[in-house]
Amino acid sequence: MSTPEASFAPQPEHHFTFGLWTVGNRGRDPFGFETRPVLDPVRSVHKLAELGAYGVNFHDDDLVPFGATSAERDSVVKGFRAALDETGLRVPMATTNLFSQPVFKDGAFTANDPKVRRFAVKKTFEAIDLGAELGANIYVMWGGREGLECEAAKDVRVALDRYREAVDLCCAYVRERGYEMVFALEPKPNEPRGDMFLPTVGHALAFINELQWPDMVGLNPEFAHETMSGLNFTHAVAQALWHSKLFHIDLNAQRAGKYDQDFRFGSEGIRDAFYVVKLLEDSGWQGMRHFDAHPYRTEDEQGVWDFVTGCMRTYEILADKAERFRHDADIQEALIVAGLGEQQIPTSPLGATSAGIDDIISSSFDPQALAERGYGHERLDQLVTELLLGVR
Ligand code: GLT
Ligand code: MN
Ligand code: MN
Repeated sequence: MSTPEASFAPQPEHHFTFGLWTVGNRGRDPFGFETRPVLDPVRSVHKLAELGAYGVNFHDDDLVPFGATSAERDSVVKGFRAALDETGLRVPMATTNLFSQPVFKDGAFTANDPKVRRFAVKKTFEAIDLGAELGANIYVMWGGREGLECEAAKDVRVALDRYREAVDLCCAYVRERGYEMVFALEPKPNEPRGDMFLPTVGHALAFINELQWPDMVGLNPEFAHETMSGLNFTHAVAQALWHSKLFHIDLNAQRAGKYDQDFRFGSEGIRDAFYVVKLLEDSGWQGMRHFDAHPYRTEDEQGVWDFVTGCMRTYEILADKAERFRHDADIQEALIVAGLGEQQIPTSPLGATSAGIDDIISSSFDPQALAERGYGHERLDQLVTELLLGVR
């Protein structure tokens, strides 16, 4: 992203996207009913385009109500496509709802009942067609009901066999249909299940190695989900990038130790939000900056649009901070003291070879002298804090 204008006005070329389920979230929670009326997807498309977003994503059921006839489906898709054509808004990602309907209460791809699993795979095939029809080339797989409360009821190793089977089937389907589409697994540790399978980015990365077409499958890490696990989201994204497995990203906000809050990006954990933006910008991330968050339950429709603008503006402002970080002379000097440049020097210039081993063995070291070095982290961290607080 180039340096944002002083106004931090979101632009389509910044690739900000929202799910229909995010702006359309009606504020229901486990203790209270909906506080907002249904939002027509066509209206969401118009408003998102007006506010500067690049795209909109959806679950099959967000767009075409569960159980709709094919005539109803075609009519909904026609209206939605007309709104996309009118506004220029894109559909970069699509997904399947495999968690709301009671049929999935024991799981979808990992349900014990093979008929439920086969139904879940068929529903996904149809949702892949819908996504492809509207231009999506990333398909997110969030296993909302893949997990358990009663530990005795499932063998986790067999559940992973079934999970793999379903992902392989979906890859086979995309290949057979000739779609330009890849899959992005979205980990989450718990909620709605007591414990969920593929709970973290690390688990999902390892799982991909066991698939039939590992190149077709990557990650969709979510800020809230890694934070729920007490993990550092920036590190999760960095490792996904390192493996060339960052296919998509869900940005939102979350405090550790709480339920999945899905708050407006940057509303909690501003320091972590900064480092993740900095990472995406430094790495030249070309993909989407997707916000998977919900407006507070207190909001009316105007609050929903304030929430949309807030997510994008905070990203823009943090991208600007990352740019300032790169040009701040004191910070750059502190980075030298911290040894950021030295980090680039290989430990063994001769590689993991016999010569490399001999080179290390024949070197002499003075551990005491090495231990005397100060790394200046207190100064560096304070400089970044002051940058974020807006006083430099
Ligand atoms: C649901 C979930 C999100 C996922 C969505 C995609 S559905 O809103 O809470 O984290 O990204 O399936
Ligand atoms: Mn979430
Ligand atoms: Mn998500």
